[in-house]
Amino acid sequence: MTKRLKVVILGPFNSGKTTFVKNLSDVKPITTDQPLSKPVKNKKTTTVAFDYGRKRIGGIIVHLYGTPGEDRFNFLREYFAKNSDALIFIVRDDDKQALENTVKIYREISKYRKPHVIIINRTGRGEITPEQLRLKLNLDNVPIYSTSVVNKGELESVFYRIVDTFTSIIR
Ligand SMILES: Nc1nc2c(ncn2[C@@H]2O[C@H](COP(=O)(O)OP(=O)(O)OP(=O)(O)O)[C@@H](O)[C@H]2O)c(=O)[nH]1
Ligand SMILES: [Mg+2]
Repeated sequence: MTKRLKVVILGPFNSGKTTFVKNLSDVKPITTDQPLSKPVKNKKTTTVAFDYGRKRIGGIIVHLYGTPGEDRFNFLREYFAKNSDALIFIVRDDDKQALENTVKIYREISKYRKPHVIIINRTGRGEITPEQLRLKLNLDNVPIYSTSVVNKGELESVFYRIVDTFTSIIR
């Protein structure tokens, strides 16, 4: 029988959530990006509702829901996290300024006690290490993975390992 797994992707503004969903989905992803009023380098749009993608792994269909990173959408993040099976937090390794927001979102969502992992989105300009993140978020044995979300091959293999972790916890 086919199993379903609802995975919600969380993280601060510009961490790579939409790119993650787009680059993993087997079906044409649904995105809700709209122009930023103040575009930043290489970033002209932001998610205003949610991204949707789907990935089959053997007998499991993983539904992927990417959330918005902007502060004003915290109620949407809460809704999705609460109704998920598991969570993936994405943090860019070159964005130290986003760390405080990462902590805020991580704390916001922790109350739902969902199985979760962290992905460090490697950019090649990175400074943030897994050890720093573990300290910052006060993580004990939460797995931290490292990949570039624009490298589809690497992303897929990391995602398979993550889904393995989730399925062993959940069912
Ligand atoms: N080098 C490279 N950068 C990319 C590519 N695709 C996306 N990016 C960059 O990766 C960053 C993350 O973009 P998103 O995936 O939209 O980030 P997000 O977490 O969904 O952002 P919000 O929804 O605004 O919170 C942006 O700066 C993009 O320009 C790519 O194919 N190559
Ligand atoms: Mg997005």
